[in-house]
Amino acid sequence: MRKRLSALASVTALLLVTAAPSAVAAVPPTPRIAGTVASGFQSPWGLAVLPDGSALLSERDTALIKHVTAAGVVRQIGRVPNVRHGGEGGLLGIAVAPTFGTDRLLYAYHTASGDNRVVRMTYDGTTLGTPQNVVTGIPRANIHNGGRLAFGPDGFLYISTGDAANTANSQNPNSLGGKILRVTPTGSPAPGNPSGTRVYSLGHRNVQGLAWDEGNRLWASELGQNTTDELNQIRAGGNYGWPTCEGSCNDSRFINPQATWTTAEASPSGLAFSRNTMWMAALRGQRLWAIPVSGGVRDGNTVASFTNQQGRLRTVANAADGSLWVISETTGSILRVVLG
Ligand SMILES: [Ca+2]
Repeated sequence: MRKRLSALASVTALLLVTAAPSAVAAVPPTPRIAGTVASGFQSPWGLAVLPDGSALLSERDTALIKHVTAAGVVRQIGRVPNVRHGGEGGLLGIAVAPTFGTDRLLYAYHTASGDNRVVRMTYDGTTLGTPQNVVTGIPRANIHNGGRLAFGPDGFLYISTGDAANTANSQNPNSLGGKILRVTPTGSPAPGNPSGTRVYSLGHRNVQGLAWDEGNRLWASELGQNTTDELNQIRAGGNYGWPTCEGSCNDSRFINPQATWTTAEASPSGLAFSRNTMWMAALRGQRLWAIPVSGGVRDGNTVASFTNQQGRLRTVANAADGSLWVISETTGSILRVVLG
């Protein structure tokens, strides 16, 4: 017994020595694909989990919204009117109001004929109501339309936009392009926004992922141009550098990303937080990135999973049972991913 304890102590000592340089850094849990929730979707983009554990999914090119149960039963509930699909535009992100239990409101971001806009409509459990405008006038183009919607822990709606192929939008405080916006449920500037407008942060190229960490801090994934994709921790009024800066740079006006990748490794879209880790869906990179975070900063190395196995990954959402639902755009599927 003493000998075994002694041997154990030696092994422990060895582990401590070899692990010392990274001993403070977290290692993310290992994700595993436990099955396919549902498939047959065309250009799936947004995913919003309902209070009962089922979800709504938006299809970019068809403008359809579909209801998906945890058991995988899919039902079409309606088509959002006035959507103009083209290139990266169409019906993009969706979000369920935190007050859904009483008001039944569903929010959607879509490309229209002259702009990108956020609308809201009721979902009574069967069909969609008539949309009402929440925010209009977000610049649109064939590319860089942003499009993610998420309600924050503060109850306000966060909207990620793109520069709409006009890089000047990102630093222009009067443009809604190249920004993260923060608004009330009816679309007014949220009280306390840094400039009293809808703008919460600026200097973005094309943000398609939003998630909050354990301390209710906002993080966002952003598509780079030719070289560098970014994961940023977002502060109110922060300037994230585009178009002067792609990735990290030495300029005190700008906030540097917490993690970067080549555009071939990532080209990120959706983002979700679980188990002290940001989970980021990669389109061109065709993988799920795990980024350990703690106290508002990255806390360890990023880890890739499922590389080139499931096609382009568009979206990640926290399912009701603690798993992640991950959308593969290529296979038109929702994968159920459990964390080891
Ligand atoms: Ca940046």
